[in-house]
Amino acid sequence: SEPVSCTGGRADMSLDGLRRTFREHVFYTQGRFPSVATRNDLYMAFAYTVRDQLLHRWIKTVEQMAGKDLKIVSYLSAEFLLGPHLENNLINLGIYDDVLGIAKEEGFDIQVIFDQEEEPGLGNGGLGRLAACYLDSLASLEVPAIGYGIRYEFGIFDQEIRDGWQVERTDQWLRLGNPWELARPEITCRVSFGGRTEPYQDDRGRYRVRWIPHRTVKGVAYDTPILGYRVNTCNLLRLWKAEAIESFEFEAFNVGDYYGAVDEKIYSENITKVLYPNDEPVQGKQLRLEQQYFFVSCSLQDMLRIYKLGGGKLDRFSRHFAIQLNDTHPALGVAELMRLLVDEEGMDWEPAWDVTCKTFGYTNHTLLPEALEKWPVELFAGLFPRHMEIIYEINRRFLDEVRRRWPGDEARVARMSLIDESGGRFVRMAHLACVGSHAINGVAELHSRLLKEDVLRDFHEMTPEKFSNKTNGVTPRRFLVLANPGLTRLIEGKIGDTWIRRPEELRKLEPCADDPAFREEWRRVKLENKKNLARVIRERTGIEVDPASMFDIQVKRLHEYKRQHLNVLHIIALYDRIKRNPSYDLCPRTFIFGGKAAPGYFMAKLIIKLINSVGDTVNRDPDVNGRLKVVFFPDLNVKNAKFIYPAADLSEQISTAGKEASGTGNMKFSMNGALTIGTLDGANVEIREEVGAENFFLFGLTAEEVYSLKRDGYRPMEYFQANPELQRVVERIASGYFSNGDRELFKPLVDALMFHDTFMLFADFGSYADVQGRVDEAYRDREHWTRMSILNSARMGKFSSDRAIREYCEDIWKVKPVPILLE
Ligand code: 8GP
Repeated sequence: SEPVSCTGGRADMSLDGLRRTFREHVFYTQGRFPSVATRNDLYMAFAYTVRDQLLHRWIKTVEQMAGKDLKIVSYLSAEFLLGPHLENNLINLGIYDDVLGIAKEEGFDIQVIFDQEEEPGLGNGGLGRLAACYLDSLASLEVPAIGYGIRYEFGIFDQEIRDGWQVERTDQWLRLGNPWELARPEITCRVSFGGRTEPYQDDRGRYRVRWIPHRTVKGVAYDTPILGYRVNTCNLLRLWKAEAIESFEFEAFNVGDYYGAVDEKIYSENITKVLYPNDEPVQGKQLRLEQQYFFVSCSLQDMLRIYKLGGGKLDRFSRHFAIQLNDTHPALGVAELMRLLVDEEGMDWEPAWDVTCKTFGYTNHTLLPEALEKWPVELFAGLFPRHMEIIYEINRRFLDEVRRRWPGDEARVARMSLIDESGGRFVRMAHLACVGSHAINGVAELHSRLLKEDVLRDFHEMTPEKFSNKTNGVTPRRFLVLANPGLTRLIEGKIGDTWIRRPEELRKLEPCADDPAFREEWRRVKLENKKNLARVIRERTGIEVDPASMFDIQVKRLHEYKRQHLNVLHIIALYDRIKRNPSYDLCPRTFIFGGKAAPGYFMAKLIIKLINSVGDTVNRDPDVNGRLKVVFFPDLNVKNAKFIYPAADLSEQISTAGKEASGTGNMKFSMNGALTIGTLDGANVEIREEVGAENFFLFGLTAEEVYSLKRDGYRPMEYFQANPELQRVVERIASGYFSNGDRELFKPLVDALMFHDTFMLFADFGSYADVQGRVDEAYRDREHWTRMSILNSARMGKFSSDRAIREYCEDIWKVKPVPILLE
């Protein structure tokens, strides 16, 4: 067919065109004239102006892909932590300055407009943000891709700090409308739950099974265009919302039962109401399992629908779709694709299984054994009677194979089974994902190695060829160009802007580290960024911080393994030194924390309280005299993070070795010129390799040492008794020094450390405090520090999500870019 013409009109990206489109949207979309337009009207009009540009490219993308023999990546993720769209799209379109100009002409401050955008917080942290970075890179590399997920009505809660405690508030991101999405009421899927199964013979006399479900809901597609950086590829993020099926249809179920019908509606809509705010799996919650199945089933039905439009034969499905499972949340997809192919499409088991395994890849994101998802068989079979049968059949065939390879090794069979029977019966989602995928990967070198040696050892022994590493990356567009315009300009002045697409070219900056004038400029930019953060901190917390002090920052989800409390122990040690010796020579430091705690994670919330309590005491103590400040930055999200990464001097990456799969905040900091103090954990190992050991502050036990110490019986008390400073620190907390004499408040924390110390803070405390001493010294030599800072940025190219996505494309997905032309 003829290419669709959408040139001129709203596709006009000239200054005049943009201005005209903007004014039209104020009028015809928002229904306002300029003098009464609210801030939100202006934001919406800008957003629609930009969206018009995206839609133009989106249509071109779809048009030029249709009918081509290409392969599409389908990224299945329960979370996408996108962050605000407007600024990012302006950068990717290359019209940032134009829009700034228009705003000025029309007489308003564009920052106020940017600030109006509510970010879609549809994720908890690392895993969800990684999915968003990968969407950016897929589009920027011109790879055809669809992100599939859930349109949560309420995303991650907003965090407030009251009296030092975290208080959760509902996130109302859709309250004023979402200009970035298009509702597709005509793209719907039916998803069923419960009921029973029944055997029958099909017209060819074959044994078949039919599922007679108990209830059915409808999934409606909501599409968000995802534009690449300075390319015309505009991919699709398709999020599913649950609704009740049409009312006339449920009369069949509830004859004349109006109230029953309304209940049904509420019940159905509940499925996509709210994101579970945990960064570990929610064990045993039916609604969570329903969410997973709901979005996976909708997405697979949608892919099959799209595939059939092209007239493809089902046994060739895997040549046209590569599906990536972002952790095990979508792992049910393995059983669902089998059900769709066998029960709905009438394929035989073996070819269907072949298609399934060739289609799926699985990324693991955690080493914590307690974080491996498993579902009680009873719950699972109740909701998905047919999938349970399919999983048993997958398992039967799989365990036969295990027994053939390792005759008589029943212990191995029990370990590898898809069903955990070691006390209660559970479906092991990671095992389902491993068996049903042709590729399995970890997210950093160390993590991938530990997966092979430990968590997924048996699977690695059986199919080593499935395993690989794909070290995480982050998008330099959002985390450098957008977050740090000052540094971007400075870098561009030296090496141009090609590094934004090819960050390896940042290496060209290395010689500038030896240029005193450049170092001076580098420091000036950092200072501006710190002033900016200081202003935001003042606005949000009332605390005054000194931009001349060292900004030492730890922002990430609150978790004991991430050891924010190790950082606090060190702060108390410094405070204790000042109290014992008022003239103690300390380079002034501002400690900044940020991050949310799962609402039910008592210890994490108590750590937030401790940070704030220590802050209250230290910040007010005249003896400290400006040498120490402690701030808890409330409500860390993508929007706020942009003030934080560019302002850091020191990045805290201090997890117990062997616990953090990769980390991605570590990359965002270092890209922005912060030096890292960290353990040999996750991607820290590779960051240190890239930037050079001399530009990285390493401390602590290695993963191997952590394992052997645990194996031989770790006794925290021994470390405690050997370190008088540690004793004084713990004593200050235990005595109620930071809690108005209340000795009970922090007792759970103190006891956990003294008697268990699962994450080995005491074992690492000495080494951490020593290396912090070296940080203090290094910061005094500002020229040398700046050198190290420049080298950190210059050597971070590897950690661009573009590199990561290229590896996935080549090794796992076997997909190629498809350049899109505008005309
Ligand atoms: C995180 C890992 O903890 C982090 O090390 C890694 O960088 C990140 O994934 C991206 O690979 N894992 C999660 O965020 C996670 O498991 N979240 C669950 C709540 C879904």
